[in-house]
Amino acid sequence: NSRIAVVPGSFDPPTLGHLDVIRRAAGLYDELHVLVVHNPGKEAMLPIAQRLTLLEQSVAESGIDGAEIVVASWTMGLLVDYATDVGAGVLVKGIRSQVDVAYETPMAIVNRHLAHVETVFLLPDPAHALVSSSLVRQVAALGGDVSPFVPPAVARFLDTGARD
Ligand code: COD
Repeated sequence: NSRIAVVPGSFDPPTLGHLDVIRRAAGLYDELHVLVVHNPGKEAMLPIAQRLTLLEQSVAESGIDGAEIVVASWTMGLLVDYATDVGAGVLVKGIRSQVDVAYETPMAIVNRHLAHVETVFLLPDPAHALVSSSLVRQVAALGGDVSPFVPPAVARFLDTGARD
């Protein structure tokens, strides 16, 4: 009976904070589905296909082990429908602050009601706790160096201006 979890996010772009959550979750589950989900509340910088490529490269380069890792995207409906389809009973989310708790709590309760899917919250490494995709988007838009905040694959992509 393998333990399967989904690690959902916008990943626009993937950051070292995301990688930290993925690495921690890989120590707890046998199979992880790192899932790029469109968040209608946020204006996107990168198309979903580009986020998928960057996540795949970042996970491969980071040498995370412990779990089989699947990178996928989901734009067609409820997140818990994907979880149920792949046999995952758990969503893993990272909690940086009370703002994250306030945002995630109602979703976790709704998801449990909808599909009996539990949400597990992991606390980040303090070294990465202040990193967010929105911060990285701002620094990149203003021409700053994002390499302290993102995996090497993402830094290379943003540096070469390939997004323009
Ligand atoms: N340290 C630790 N964790 C972090 C860090 C960090 N530095 N940065 C980000 N994280 C965590 C976030 O807390 C989150 O858990 C995850 O990583 C992804 O973060 P983002 O910013 O890429 O993604 P979000 O916050 O935009 O989440 C998008 C989701 C689509 C996952 C979310 O909106 C969601 O769960 N939607 C549910 C859609 C649905 O089915 N709705 C109906 C029922 S609620």
